[in-house]
Amino acid sequence: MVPIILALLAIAITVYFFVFNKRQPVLKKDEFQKFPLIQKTLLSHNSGIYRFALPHPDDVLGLPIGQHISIQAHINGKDVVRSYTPTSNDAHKGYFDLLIKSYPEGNISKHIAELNIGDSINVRGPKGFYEYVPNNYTHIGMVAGGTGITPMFQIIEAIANNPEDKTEVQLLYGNQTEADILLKPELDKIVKNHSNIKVHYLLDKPPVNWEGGVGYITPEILNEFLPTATAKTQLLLCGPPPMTNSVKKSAINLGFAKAKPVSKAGDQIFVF
Ligand SMILES: Cc1cc2nc3c(=O)[nH]c(=O)nc-3n(C[C@H](O)[C@H](O)[C@H](O)COP(=O)(O)OP(=O)(O)OC[C@H]3O[C@@H](n4cnc5c(N)ncnc54)[C@H](O)[C@@H]3O)c2cc1C
Ligand SMILES: *[C@@H]1O[C@H](CO)[C@@H](O)[C@H](O)[C@H]1NC(C)=O
Ligand SMILES: *[C@@H]1O[C@H](CO)[C@@H](O)[C@H](O)[C@H]1NC(C)=O
Ligand SMILES: CC(=O)N[C@H]1CO[C@H](CO)[C@@H](O)[C@@H]1O
Ligand SMILES: CC(=O)N[C@H]1CO[C@H](CO)[C@@H](O)[C@@H]1O
Repeated sequence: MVPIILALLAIAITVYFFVFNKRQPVLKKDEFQKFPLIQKTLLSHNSGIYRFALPHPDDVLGLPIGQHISIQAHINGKDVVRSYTPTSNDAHKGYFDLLIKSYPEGNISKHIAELNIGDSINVRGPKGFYEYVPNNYTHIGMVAGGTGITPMFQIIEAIANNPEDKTEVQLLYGNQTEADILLKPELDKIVKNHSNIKVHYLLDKPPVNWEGGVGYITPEILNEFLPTATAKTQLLLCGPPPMTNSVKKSAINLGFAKAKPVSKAGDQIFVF
């Protein structure tokens, strides 16, 4: 009798947890849902981190590492949709963060910069072909420019938070000025604590006593910093097209497989 009661109790507890505590991923692929802005943190004159609430404090967005969402708004009589990569991942519950650079002439980025706390955005996803699998590659080289840091940061944070993940990461991150470097304190903190993650910053206009690199990402810099191309090395690119196109070309000379016009999961060179 006692074993049966215990078994019934176990089933009841399991059902309780599934029905009342297990939250489903919130994101829907083919339906725009509204999420309210709950916090705005300005990072520079033209960029900030925007935090949006999920319906319940235990909810997760449900975004695979390395993928992005679509944001839609009705602007000047037209439906405009743009892509954004949250800097938070599903280890964060109850909200998601977007790091957005606003362009004065930009449709969605300007729309978001003008939101007040409590205003909502329309979000759909996940989108994208990249799939991050821990330890699938021994080395990942990353080249980012400006807001192109967002997918890289998402992957770096996932590696840093997973003690089982031994992937060696080398990030080359180019910007115009020191003030333009997004997420620098967060990146520096991760680098300090994780010997497998390295970052080399490059600036067009460096301040005095700048210890990082200067100028564009050249073939020489790629040769010096990127991991050696082997079957277990991947190269991720995100930034202005002139930057990603020139890195794609140089990488072939370093032994990486030629990048496809549109990147697919498992490509050795993946452009976000
Ligand atoms: C997969 C993916 C992920 C992305 N993730 C992010 C992210 O996390 N954060 C983020 O801020 N952006 C991200 N972007 C870029 C974003 O999707 C928009 O392109 C950007 O916010 C501009 O959109 P907009 O509607 O404001 O401007 P638009 O209406 O598209 O453009 C208006 C004006 O802005 C200028 N402009 C637009 N984009 C750029 C640019 N990249 N560089 C210089 N000038 C530009 C145009 O020349 C034009 O004058 C991502 C893009 C992709 C494809
Ligand atoms: C984006 O904004 C510009 C002007 O700022 C406008 O010319 C353009 O048509 C807009 N794009 C869309 C898709 O509405
Ligand atoms: C894992 O790596 C192999 C190459 O070693 C590649 O063929 C495969 O597509 C990769 N998988 C993912 C999910 O990246
Ligand atoms: C040195 C370098 O790579 N500078 C880049 C800084 O970021 C801007 C915006 O993405 C790029 O256009 C520059 O090339
Ligand atoms: C790998 C490593 O150095 N991990 C350390 C990161 O920092 C925390 C405390 O902030 C330590 O507990 C870890 O050992």
